[in-house]
Amino acid sequence: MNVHAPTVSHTAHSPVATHPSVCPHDCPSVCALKVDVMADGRIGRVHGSKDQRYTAGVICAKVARYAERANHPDRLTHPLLRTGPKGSGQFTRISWDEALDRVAEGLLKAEREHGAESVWPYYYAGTMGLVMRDGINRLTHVKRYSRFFASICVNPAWSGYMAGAGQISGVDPSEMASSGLITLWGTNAVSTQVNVMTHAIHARKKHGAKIAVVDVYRTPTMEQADIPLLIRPGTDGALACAVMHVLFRDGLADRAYLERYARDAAALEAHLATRTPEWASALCGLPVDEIEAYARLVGTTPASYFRIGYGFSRSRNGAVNMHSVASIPVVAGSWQHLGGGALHSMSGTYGWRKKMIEGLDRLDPTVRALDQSRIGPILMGQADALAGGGKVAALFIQNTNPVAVAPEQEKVKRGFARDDLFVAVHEQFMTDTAKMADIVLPATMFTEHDDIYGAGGHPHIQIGTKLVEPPGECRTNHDVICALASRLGAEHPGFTMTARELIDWTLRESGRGPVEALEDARFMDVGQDFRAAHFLDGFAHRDKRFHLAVDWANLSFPAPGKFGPVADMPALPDHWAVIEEADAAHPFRLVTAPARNFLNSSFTETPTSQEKEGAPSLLIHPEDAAALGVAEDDLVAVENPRGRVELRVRLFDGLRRGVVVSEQIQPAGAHRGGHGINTLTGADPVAPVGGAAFHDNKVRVVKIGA
Ligand SMILES: Nc1nc2c(c(=O)[nH]1)N[C@H]1C(S)=C(S)[C@@H](COP(=O)(O)OP(=O)(O)OC[C@H]3O[C@@H](n4cnc5c(=O)[nH]c(N)nc54)[C@H](O)[C@@H]3O)O[C@H]1N2
Ligand SMILES: Nc1nc2c(c(=O)[nH]1)N[C@H]1C(S)=C(S)[C@@H](COP(=O)(O)OP(=O)(O)OC[C@H]3O[C@@H](n4cnc5c(=O)[nH]c(N)nc54)[C@H](O)[C@@H]3O)O[C@H]1N2
Ligand code: SF4
Ligand SMILES: [Mo]
Repeated sequence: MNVHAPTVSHTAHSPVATHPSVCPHDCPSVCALKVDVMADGRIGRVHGSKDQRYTAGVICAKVARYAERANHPDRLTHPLLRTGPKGSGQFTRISWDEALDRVAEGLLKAEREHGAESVWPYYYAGTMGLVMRDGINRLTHVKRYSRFFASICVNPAWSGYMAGAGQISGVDPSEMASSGLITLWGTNAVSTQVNVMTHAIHARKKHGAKIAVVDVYRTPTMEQADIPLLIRPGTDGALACAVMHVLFRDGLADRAYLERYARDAAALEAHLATRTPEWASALCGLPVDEIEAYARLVGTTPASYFRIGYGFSRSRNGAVNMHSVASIPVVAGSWQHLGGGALHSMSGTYGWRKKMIEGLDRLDPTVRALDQSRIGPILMGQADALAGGGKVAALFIQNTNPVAVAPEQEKVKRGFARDDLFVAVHEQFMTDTAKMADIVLPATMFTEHDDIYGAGGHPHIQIGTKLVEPPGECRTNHDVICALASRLGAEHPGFTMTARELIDWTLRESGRGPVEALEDARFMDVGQDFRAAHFLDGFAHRDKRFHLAVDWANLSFPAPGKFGPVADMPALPDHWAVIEEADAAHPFRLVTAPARNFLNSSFTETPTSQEKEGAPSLLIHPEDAAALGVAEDDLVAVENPRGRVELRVRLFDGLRRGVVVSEQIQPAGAHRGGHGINTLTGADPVAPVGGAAFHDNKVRVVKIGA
């Protein structure tokens, strides 16, 4: 237990102490926290730390009231054995020894009968702590289980950005203090990474920086914008091309910069000749004059900063759209200026050495890797999803809730219901996934274990140490992996180390150690210098140039192959017409955006978040609603070839006609009819390196009644 420099209080009804910590959730902000610990040994209020410059004392409401989640009466506190049919929710309490023996036997049986590759350890980002998130890979590699191809979140975005810049890095968000124009492209930062707004709005107050927001509905972020750019889903490539067309046409492209820093600028200029604002307007729905005005502002504001999000990449043309948008600050030459350039994510700059955490010394690339996003088709035995191997017979799951969050939910559910599939789930709550398990194991939360964190949205390494005892018999991911390893005959030095020792090893090997230094400082600013962050000595490709034309089929990206219609991808920025367009039978385009009070499927269990979000709903334009004869609060069925979901109508005029939005990932059971939102999303891989097109769905909306 780390009790480093707590702030001690002596007042009754107030915390006994306040400790530093880090938000573990999958959010680019990775806030530095101060956590109140109460007299009963549980956590109380959570505050944003003022010490760390990016957090600057601000955190989101859902984490401020984390006590509701950590001290929740429904938290899993004991291992459970399923006693009823799969999914029945009938379980009985068992001891840890029995639970671990049963999990080990489930995995060993699969290995005996179908080979090691029939076991698939499956995880994601419930906690972003390196030890607790990634340690499961050590077990995978040592046991030669099927490897995990993590594609669900970043692949369309990162492949598009990498294709241009060669690396996932960019300009420190603190430079917004010097920006003249801040474009928030495809991120609903008010909901998904509140600190972006702190810095953007500060820049506006301080020196009148303009804020532009590109989204497909009037989000709370767009409500704050000086320049709202409301487009149709999946048309960002068109808008980006028109912006660059204007830059070239009006002499606002920085030709000297392009000459020095980019490849294929002449080809781009020629190609863009036909990508006029009129052409783009017809595709994206934005009036021509709005495109012209925004493009001129980009071209005449040297310190133009693009904070590029993930949302607009969750379409079948997402990688092309990301590359197109990332090309704008290159054509404008924005990168050269303080407060100019772009940030999508800092993830490429940490240089983590994760050999000990992940057992990378034991990774055999010939062992098959299965695509996380395709868990439905995989469990259903679809040959094209099995990477040339046999069926998956056992799943060991930590840190993720695929039955709720993965696309093609009907297939996922049917797969999990297979009688010949063994499933163990290590969780904090009885999620939709845990409900389908044979064995459920109770997991700790971030204030109950030690871990280290990088961040996507700012350049800090931070440490969060154990502050309180976990409730009941909760165990950490690391402890469970190590206990399983010994039962499975898996040997690796990482299984004999404590979490703190793994942290120390990783920090030292990554050139950031030792752990004591980080514990003393709490966080370490690892930002690049100005020249490196702005790529002033060249972009990260071998030729040091930003690639305006992309050879997608040969893009270098860590993935077990290329997926989706890669051969059809346009080399130059463009509108790639591969999205799931509306048709006569499915006249609407559905976007499944994140909810402000949930984080993916997390926080759907807390009463305040439930109350603030309400029943799963559908935002629909009042004129579209009128045409369908539906009114506020009516129940509608939203249908497409993948399935049917029932939602409550919310009339909302901040949408283009023909676009509907459901903000959520609520449990299936929160929907009348029992089908969750991902029933409607597709598991076909996004080109070129997989991922799910969560915001790219054609649907029809059918009135059910009031
Ligand atoms: N409150 C909350 N915070 C979260 C999450 C959450 O679920 N809830 N999720 C976390 C995770 S895992 C991630 S990866 C990040 C993601 O955070 P963001 O980068 O913000 O990305 P998304 O959440 O996918 O979507 C953001 C916005 O993209 C818009 N969008 C959808 N399609 C398009 C399009 O075609 N074009 C444009 N321009 N916009 C489009 C959506 O309407 C939405 O407003 O947020 C994290 N933070
Ligand atoms: N329709 C739709 N679907 C989406 C998205 C969307 O925008 N729309 N977004 C997608 C994106 S970007 C992402 S990243 C995925 C995210 O999908 P997930 O990674 O599944 O995210 P969460 O729903 O937060 O689930 C994390 C789970 O981990 C558990 N957990 C947290 N900490 C720990 C721990 O220390 N140990 C263990 N054992 N468990 C822990 C939590 O209780 C929670 O149930 O969802 C994707 N799904
Ligand atoms: S804004 Fe993101 S990182 Fe910060 S506390 Fe909320 S969820 Fe955590
Ligand atoms: Mo994500």
